[in-house]
Amino acid sequence: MEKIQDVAEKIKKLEIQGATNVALAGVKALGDHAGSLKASSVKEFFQKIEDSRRILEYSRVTEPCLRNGLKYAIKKARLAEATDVEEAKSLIMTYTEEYIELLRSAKFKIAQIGAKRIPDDSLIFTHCHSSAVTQIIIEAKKTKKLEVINTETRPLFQGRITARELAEHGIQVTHIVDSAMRWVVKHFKNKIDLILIGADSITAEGTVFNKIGSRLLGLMAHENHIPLYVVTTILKYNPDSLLGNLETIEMRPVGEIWDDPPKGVKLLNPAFETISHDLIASLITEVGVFPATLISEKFEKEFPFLVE
Ligand code: RUB
Repeated sequence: MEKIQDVAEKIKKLEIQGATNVALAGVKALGDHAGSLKASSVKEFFQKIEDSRRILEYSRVTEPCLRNGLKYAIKKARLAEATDVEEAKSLIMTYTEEYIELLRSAKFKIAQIGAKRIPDDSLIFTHCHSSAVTQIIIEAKKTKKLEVINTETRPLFQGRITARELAEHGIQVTHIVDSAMRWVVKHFKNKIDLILIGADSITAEGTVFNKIGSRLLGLMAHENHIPLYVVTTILKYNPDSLLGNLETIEMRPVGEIWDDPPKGVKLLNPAFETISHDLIASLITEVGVFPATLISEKFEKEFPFLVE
């Protein structure tokens, strides 16, 4: 259980950051833990697996890709009806690995599909750090000329991860403060070809949750007629939203903003916000480019057993 606590803590502290990395680390932790678990019966084994799941799945509340992954492995393992603990262990390890492979291959396909959407000689705007977005840009750079403008993303500066990663791949990056977003989008109105952002969660209505600031970007994209694409695996879909449950927006520790504010000053630190489907040109996913409102259909087709 120590390893599970350790990974959950790293996710909470953002030492592991971004929805895909969070899902990869959480699901891998479950698989590793299963391998070393001691239990006297299959029933006890699955009880212990459920305990680990509870610790991992809400290490960050706005991350259905992790929740879907834990459900994927546990549900498939249970359905196989193991007759002894060793078999149950190997089933959890097999299905956690299978989900990790699904995420890896999704990222590869997204990069191939998304790179085609980037015109030659283009200027791309992005916010925060999405590994899916950087993958597309790096893929497109192999055959096209492009430049990127990106935000620093306060309070934890994930935009620096993006800037560093792209610069290491020889991509010209202009880094701006978040509050310069509108000025830059307006100023480069006729030069920015597209805006690419990632996703943490997508609801049945096609509402995307992503890093705070994303809705502002969506509104500016709309105002300036610049297409905003959300780059995401369909595994970020939150099937609970179909049953009426609202996605929770994670509130981060306020010390991330200001560790010693003056007396009387209140701080508030929401991590994410919503971008409604009307502000999104399309989702770019491993199963193609399509309107955000089609997400539940696409997800249910691929993963019917995760919708309940
Ligand atoms: C990161 C963020 C990213 C999405 C998608 O927020 O909002 O855009 O998680 O990332 P945080 P990816 O830094 O708070 O985790 O495309 O890598 O899944």
